[in-house]
Amino acid sequence: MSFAALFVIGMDMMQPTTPPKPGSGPIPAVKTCQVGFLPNERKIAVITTGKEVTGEILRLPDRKQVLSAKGSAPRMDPDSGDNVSHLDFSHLQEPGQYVVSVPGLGESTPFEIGPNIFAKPFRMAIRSFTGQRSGIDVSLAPDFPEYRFPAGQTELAKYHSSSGKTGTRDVRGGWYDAGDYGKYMVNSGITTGTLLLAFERNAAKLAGLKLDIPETGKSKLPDYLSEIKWNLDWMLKMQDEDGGAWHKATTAQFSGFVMPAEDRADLLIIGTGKAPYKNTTATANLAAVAAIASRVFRKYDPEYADRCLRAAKSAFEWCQKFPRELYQQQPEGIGTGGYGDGEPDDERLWAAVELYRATGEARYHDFFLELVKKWPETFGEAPVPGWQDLRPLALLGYASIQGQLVDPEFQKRLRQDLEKSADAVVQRIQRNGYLMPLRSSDYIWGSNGVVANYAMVLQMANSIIPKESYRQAALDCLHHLLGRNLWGTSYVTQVGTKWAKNPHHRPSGADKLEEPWPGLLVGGPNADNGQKPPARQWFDLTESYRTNENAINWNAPLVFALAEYLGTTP
Ligand code: 9MR
Repeated sequence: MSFAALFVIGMDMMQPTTPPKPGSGPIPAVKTCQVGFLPNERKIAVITTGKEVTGEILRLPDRKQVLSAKGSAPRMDPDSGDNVSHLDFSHLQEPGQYVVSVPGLGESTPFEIGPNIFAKPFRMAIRSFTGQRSGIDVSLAPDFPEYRFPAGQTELAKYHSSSGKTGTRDVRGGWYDAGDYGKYMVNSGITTGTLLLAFERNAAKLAGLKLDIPETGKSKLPDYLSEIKWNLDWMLKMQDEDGGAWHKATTAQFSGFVMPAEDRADLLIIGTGKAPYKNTTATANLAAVAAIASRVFRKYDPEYADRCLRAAKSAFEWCQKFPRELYQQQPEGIGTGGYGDGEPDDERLWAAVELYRATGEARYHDFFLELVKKWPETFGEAPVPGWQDLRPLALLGYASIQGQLVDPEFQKRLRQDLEKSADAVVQRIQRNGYLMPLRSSDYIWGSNGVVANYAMVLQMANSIIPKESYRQAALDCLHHLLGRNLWGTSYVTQVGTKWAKNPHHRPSGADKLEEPWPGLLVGGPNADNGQKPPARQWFDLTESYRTNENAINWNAPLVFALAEYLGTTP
């Protein structure tokens, strides 16, 4: 066993099982979203005291009382173990800075009411991807000039014996997956797809945004798309001549807490270890993402769009030939992230629908309609995608098709099922003490990513079946991530007033800066080890990779959800 493997096991044993001492400080009794609220939405603070309370909303900076509100009767919230009451101050619509004050109990962090409250968090969340860039010098200037590092992974990668090839390959570029420096096709798939779908939905708002990234002012692409292209180019490099894509490009083991350029172990192209060496989940992800990209980039760079479409089609054909090549067992000596998935049909379903939307070709449509019969249900109780389940994105894609031939009966059924499912999510949020969507069993690794995906799905549902309750529920998910949670802490680094301080993020751990890199959504409560109550299983500790790592697939739905409110007017 290598030193690195010992290091990882060692960290797991260090996972605290007793109640945490969050690095983010004592838990306040008055909790609200630390970013704030849109003027015309429901505004609720969560109070944990167990008593009936009356609170005041004070305007800042003069602390003039603008509203007084009575809290709801306290009730137990089982997933957090907290006795919660809700203080509703929705009447307050006047833009400004405020705090909620409950005499004798305390005060919330300050927050804003205004139409553009999410603009800055959006910028930080999308620019966190710039901070994950491999193969290029990184700097978060001008906003955060001290956050920078020299390029990592500047050499060619070596084919690992599991890849079926020998020699080297250029797989420079791309985004590091998370707090580690691996690059994984499967997780790149959902991430890049989500970000592209956000652009497709909000093109008018996103196209003109200046992000101050290396390409700003030098490219014909909108900055947002330049950022995505950085990773998309890497995904294209991971495709072999036969159309299939290798699983990942990582070192053999996770590095220690060093800056990217100091991770000097060989970068390896890793495959399944047996012919055809590439696998179906990685390849179908590429097919789906490149198909979406062919639509999104067409207006700005038709040649690149064509290249993406060719890649998507050849990847799709590869999956037709090899429908069930799985990466389930790591090759010997490889200990980086697994992203093993025993079911590639949901990825293929996603690829089919995105290729159909890109080309209008009947064969993709026919394939989709045939494959989708495999599952008796469509949208269930938890209609959210994850890296191992792309079916919700595939179904949402089909449900949203307009102006292209569809099976009207099936699309109608999908939309009805989506409505039922989204209505149930709304009810769950309303019943939850912290107004969030998770069921007790949903506190998995990356549960904050699940919450962000709920926001995205509710926004998508709102476009297909417009309902104010969906819009509000999506906002409630964001408010939860941004501070209205049991810790009264924003799960997004440097967003709000009091945020997760110690993400399991190598640059944050290895640099000499006091605060973590900005705009990172940490994984959040993870009760997959059976510990209770589930919402309390979050540890703001660098070593808690199970609960406090950042990951691109969690930041992507955060970006998606925040993009929705850019340029919102009151
Ligand atoms: O997000 C992944 C989670 O669903 C898995 O349970 C976990 C263990 O396999 O891995 C998570 O992904 C990690 C990946 O394997 C390596 N980079 C960091 C990712 C986030 O923790």
